Amino acid sequence: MEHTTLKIEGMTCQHCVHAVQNRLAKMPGVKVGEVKIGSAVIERDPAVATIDAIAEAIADEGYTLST
Ligand SMILES: [Cu+2]
Repeated sequence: MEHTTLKIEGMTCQHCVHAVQNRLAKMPGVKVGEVKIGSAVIERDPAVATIDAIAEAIADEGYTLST
């Protein structure tokens, strides 16, 4: 598992925090840590949960993964 801090644009409130948290929690190979407005700390299996897949999931919820 790889420790990864995601920077996420478009999050403004606790609703956003929960949306991101729930979406990431559904992803195979992802263990969700602390999620705050603008960022999420996760542990991920890089072979299963690629950054591209995570970016797509975040985009599904209406937010943008920034690098
Ligand atoms: Cu919100």
